[in-house]
Amino acid sequence: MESFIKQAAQVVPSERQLKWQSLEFYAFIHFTVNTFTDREWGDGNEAPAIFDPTELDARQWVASVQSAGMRGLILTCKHHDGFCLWPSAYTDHSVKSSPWRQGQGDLVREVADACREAGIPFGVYLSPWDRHEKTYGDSPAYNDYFVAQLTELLTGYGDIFCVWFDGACGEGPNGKRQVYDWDRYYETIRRLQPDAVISVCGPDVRWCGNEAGHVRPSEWSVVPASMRDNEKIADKSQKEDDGGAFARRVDSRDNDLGSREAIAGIADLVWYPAEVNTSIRPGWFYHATEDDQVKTVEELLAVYHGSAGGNASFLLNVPPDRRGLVHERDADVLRRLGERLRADYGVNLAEGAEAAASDAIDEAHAASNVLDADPETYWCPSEGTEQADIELRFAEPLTFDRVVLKEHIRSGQRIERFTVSCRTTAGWTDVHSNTVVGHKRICLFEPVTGDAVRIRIEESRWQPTLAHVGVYMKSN
Ligand code: FUL
Repeated sequence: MESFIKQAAQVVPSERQLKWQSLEFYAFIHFTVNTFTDREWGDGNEAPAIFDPTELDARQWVASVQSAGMRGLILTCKHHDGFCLWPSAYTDHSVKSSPWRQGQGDLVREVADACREAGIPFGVYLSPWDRHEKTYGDSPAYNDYFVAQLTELLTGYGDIFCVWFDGACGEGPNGKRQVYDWDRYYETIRRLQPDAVISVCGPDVRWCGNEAGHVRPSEWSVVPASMRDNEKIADKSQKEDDGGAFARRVDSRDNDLGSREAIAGIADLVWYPAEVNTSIRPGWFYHATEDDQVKTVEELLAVYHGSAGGNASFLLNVPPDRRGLVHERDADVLRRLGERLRADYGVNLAEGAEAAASDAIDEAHAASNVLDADPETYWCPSEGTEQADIELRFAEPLTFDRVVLKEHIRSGQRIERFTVSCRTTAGWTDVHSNTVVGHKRICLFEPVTGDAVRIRIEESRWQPTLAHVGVYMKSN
């Protein structure tokens, strides 16, 4: 075997990446002055007086998000317009100058508290691009301002699971170009919230490359280190208000980031897993004109299967309306989506099956480890084995239309190609072939009936692992 493959097999996630990956599906909340001006990007001249949600209820947001099965929430604490949803000590351009809660409100606190109460982690989006702040463009002064705000968010609101950075960068009022001090931002986050992942323009979570919910068929978490560094260089200063559909560096949109061909000869590989971010509506912010364009349960399920079921995570934006509530239509879709997910994945038909494998390195890594939900117990064959089979035998024939596979990613990402087969009355029938597995691969196929299922690992790196194999049948 080529030695670079063995090396690639040994690139592993950090603890914070592992923790983040287990969330799988979580919410983005875009809410600010744009909600009241009906825009996607504010220009920074919005009067705080317009920010006046009359029925704002952060608990309703969290309940709605949770009803869909989302397990975390990231709030736009400051978008490109510079308006702060918390009473920052460093500017008056914030909720404290608005009529909302008579200027006494702190929306970051309300949302962080609602998340804590409901038991889901809370994350922050803080736009480096700030079209209001006068120091923007005067690089050292603005970097101080930005770090001061970051510090407020990272010290005042409990544990933060994610800091989400967009790379937008424009000219300041002084005509000078702002140079972001990313290293200082990262150092601040590591020091104040060591468990938080830094996403998109950051070293921990990679942007999938589009905002439409598309995913690569083979999403690798092990990619060249240059991918990670490129993400800092995003630039949309010359773009129009286009709802975020701007172009970032082309690399993050290339179709193959991690196959053998893509990484051949590259010595510096990193664990940099993908996140898919998209909105439940066409825009990131609420617009009444889009009330009848809320994505359907089927559309969201397709994105879920491609992302959470394709070794990426799914960040779904839900923009509250001018009342400060998740609109009834969005709430309804989210509730029905959650019902579907719970019904389709509620019962693992493979529980109680017998597992057997072509090989296991030792007793502790026997085939039966794939039957439980414990991510730390797993099956693996001997080192240097690139092909291996594992079979689950049922007590009686079952009908199913999906198989869920999970690698033991703490050990690395190994599987490159596999086929799922079912033992029917006609013998072994292949039902699904695919490439990567990683944290989670959901394999969908036409319903099939049989008394055993087999996963044939046809190509892998050094030593494949499987922590879980689940078998399911959709609810309707
Ligand atoms: C983009 C922004 O320009 C959009 O407004 C939105 O916040 C999206 C998530 O990221 O870069």
